[in-house]
Amino acid sequence: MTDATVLPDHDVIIVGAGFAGIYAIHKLRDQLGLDVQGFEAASGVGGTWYWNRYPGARVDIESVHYSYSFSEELQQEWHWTERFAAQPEILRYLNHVADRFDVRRSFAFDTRVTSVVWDDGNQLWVVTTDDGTVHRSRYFISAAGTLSVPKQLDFPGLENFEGQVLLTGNWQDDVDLSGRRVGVIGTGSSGIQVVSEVSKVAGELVVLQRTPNYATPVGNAPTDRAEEAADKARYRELREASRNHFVGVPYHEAEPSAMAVSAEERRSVFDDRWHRGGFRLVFDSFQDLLFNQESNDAAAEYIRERIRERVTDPATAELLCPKNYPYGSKRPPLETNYYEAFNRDNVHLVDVSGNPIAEITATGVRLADGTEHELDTLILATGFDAFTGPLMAMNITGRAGRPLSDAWAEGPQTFLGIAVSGFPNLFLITGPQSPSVLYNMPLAIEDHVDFTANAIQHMRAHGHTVMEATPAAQDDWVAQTDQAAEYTVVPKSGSSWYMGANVPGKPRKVLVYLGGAPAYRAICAQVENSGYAGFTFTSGRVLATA
Ligand code: NA7
Repeated sequence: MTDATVLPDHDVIIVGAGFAGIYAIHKLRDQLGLDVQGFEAASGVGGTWYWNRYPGARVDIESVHYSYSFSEELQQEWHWTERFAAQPEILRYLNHVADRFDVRRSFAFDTRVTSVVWDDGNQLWVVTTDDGTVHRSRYFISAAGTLSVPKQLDFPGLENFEGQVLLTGNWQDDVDLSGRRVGVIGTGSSGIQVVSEVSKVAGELVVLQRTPNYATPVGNAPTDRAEEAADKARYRELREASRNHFVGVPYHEAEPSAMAVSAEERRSVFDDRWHRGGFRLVFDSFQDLLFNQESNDAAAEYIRERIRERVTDPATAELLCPKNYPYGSKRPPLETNYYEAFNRDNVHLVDVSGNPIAEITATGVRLADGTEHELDTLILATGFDAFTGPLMAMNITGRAGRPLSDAWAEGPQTFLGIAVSGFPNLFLITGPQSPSVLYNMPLAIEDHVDFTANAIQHMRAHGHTVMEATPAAQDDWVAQTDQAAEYTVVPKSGSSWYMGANVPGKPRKVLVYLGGAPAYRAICAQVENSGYAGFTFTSGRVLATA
């Protein structure tokens, strides 16, 4: 029992207006009847799809699956024009959803949360926004995303560049790059998508590559109306199949092991998945690609053979072939004519692995060996401070004044990727150590929002005011997450953001639960069904909002 003197202004504060925040507002406000306040730094909804407006930005999971499932009417009425929608269409969809469920009125836009502090005496969160206003809520939900804080730019001299600098992860305007001398740093998913498009218009395009990637064809095409109708007729079944698949897509053709079949059969399965696109090659060919090095080697060699076929100049092809890390240990990018871009006369591949970027000068990029590349525009596709970056940016402080940055100094510690011991009534939507980025995001988000809503309902039904993960449950979950990763090839990558390894100084720790969505969902269901084993509850006065 507490002598609470300060009442919360709201039941719930939610940060972020992407897929997660939009659904969280709808669920908690309209279905649970809570007083909900959202904050969003951008001027509109969209999250990732608001900021990443670079040419070529496109989803890697078929849009019919990479979309909300919570409303049958919504999923029936929305029409995707392409199999894999491009960013503008996804942003239109999220705006449509925001209007349809009237969520905009619950958000303050252009408002950044600058600090989030637990007030133990009053059992509430004290949230400060960048206009200096203080807001109080019983529950705090981070829907701030996993890839929403760009990695800090550490190129010496960047401020001296007299040309244009564009960041893929914060690309706001339509930029005309026709005829310009453009440099791209980064060949992850974003760099690969941007190179494919910019190569068509730039006068010269210099691609500064540190690590080549295992990119495979996305297989995009205009939506086939008959296929769409057939999918919509069995949407419920498709969603269930998605939720029961390792990565949340209704694939069902993976064979047990690439090593259990003949070389010819293996080749024919790889060919089939390569041509059909999406994540089929990595997740729907053989079940052991991420778990068995030999199988992984076979897939990696298959991809290198395809790259060599597609790139005319053998030396360029060799540079584009990844060799030093397993396929899938870094997030596998999907592409459309990426490799063909290097057959164009205006595109130049520059290897900066052994000859790193030394400096950005007033006129371009200078490498360690003194070579200079003169540029009008520099595009940085250098990635994100994944998972923990967005949480750290909010300056969250838990019980006894302990900052999250201190609690997570050795890497994130969570229970289920949703809750953190010492940080009561805090819910992370697709937080670190959940499957999230390895589970079709909109579905992963819905699952987490539903878990959160159920937990809040449980608390209210039982007169609890505080819910907190126990240290033991958290330690056990961290150990389970680490162990799940050890069964896979993921820890073998040198610079994967799955491991926090892309950001200098960040603790090297697996950030994603690799046991697969079905196992993870079963664990969450068990926690719910047991009356929230692994959590403690405190019952105080149930307070109305002020
Ligand atoms: P990624 O996948 O983290 O890729 C970042 C790229 O930038 C990668 O090729 C890096 O090379 C390169 N990079 C980063 N810093 C440097 C420096 N200092 N010098 C040279 N090259 C550098 O980010 P993306 O935005 O492409 O994709 C993120 C996710 O968004 C993606 O996985 C999807 O889930 C959506 P490195 O590999 O570190 O050698």
